[in-house]
Amino acid sequence: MPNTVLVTREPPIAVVQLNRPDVLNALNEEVLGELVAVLADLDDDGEIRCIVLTGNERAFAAGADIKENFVTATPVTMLAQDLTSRWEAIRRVKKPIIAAVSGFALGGGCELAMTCDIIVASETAKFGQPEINLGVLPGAGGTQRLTRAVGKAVAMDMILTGRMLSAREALAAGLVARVVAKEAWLAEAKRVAAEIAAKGPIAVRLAKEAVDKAFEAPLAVGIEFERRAFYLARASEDAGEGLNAFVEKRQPDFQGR
Ligand code: CO8
Repeated sequence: MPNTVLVTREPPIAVVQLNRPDVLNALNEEVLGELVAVLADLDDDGEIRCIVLTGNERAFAAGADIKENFVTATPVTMLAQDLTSRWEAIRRVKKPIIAAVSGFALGGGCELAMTCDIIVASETAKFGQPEINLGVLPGAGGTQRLTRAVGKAVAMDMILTGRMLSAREALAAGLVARVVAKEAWLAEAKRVAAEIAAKGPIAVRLAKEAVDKAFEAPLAVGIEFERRAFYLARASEDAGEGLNAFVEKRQPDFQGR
């Protein structure tokens, strides 16, 4: 049983909650290891179609665990921890992950939220890459993902000054998809997850991969990927069901085939 991560299965969705409230869900080796394992299990779980990743009201995650990870870290211990492969494992989850953010999403916490597919934020959320205040810089994709999400001007401002964005600023900058009242952050994320879970899983998976390609490949390569993904989705039973349901004026029942 994981210790630092709580999992609630509510098929077709699952909620994964970071659970180190005393340290604002700071990310140590244990929580990252358990998170990767739990996400891999849910990715293989045939009843789950969409995952919500959250923290608590006060913090999504306040970054890497400064006291545990960084104070005594050397390049050799950091190499041995192999954090990059953990982050890669999260990025490779095939099912959509919605980050439900209330309170702080800082440093590695902001990077974790950005590794998810959609960020739903409480109006209390605060996003930042404050590593510069510690004499370091983002080390889990922040300089790249934040810049792609919000553009150079805002990314430079956040990363060089360490200033936090409010939820509204993050929405305007394109970092988050939705901002909701503080009581509703988790409910709204679950509602969005349920909405996605009702779509055809094959189309959802391919669409997620295709959007990610826009961050990783030149335009022509991304367009080519999209074209093939489109043909593949069209060949699925779910596409037949979706098209027939439209013609027959009924709700489709997608089976993931
Ligand atoms: N690591 C360890 N402990 C933390 C962290 C953290 N990142 N953040 C907060 N805590 C602890 C505090 O030490 C405190 O513990 P204690 O009660 O024992 O003193 C407890 O959580 C509550 O925090 P505060 O009392 O500080 O709460 P405040 O409301 O006064 O302040 C802040 C909240 C502003 C969020 C403040 O805690 C803060 O600045 N935290 C650090 C934020 C930060 O710098 N994050 C970046 C870390 S570096 C990083 O993420 C690099 C990522 C690179 C790779 C990722 C690998 C995982």
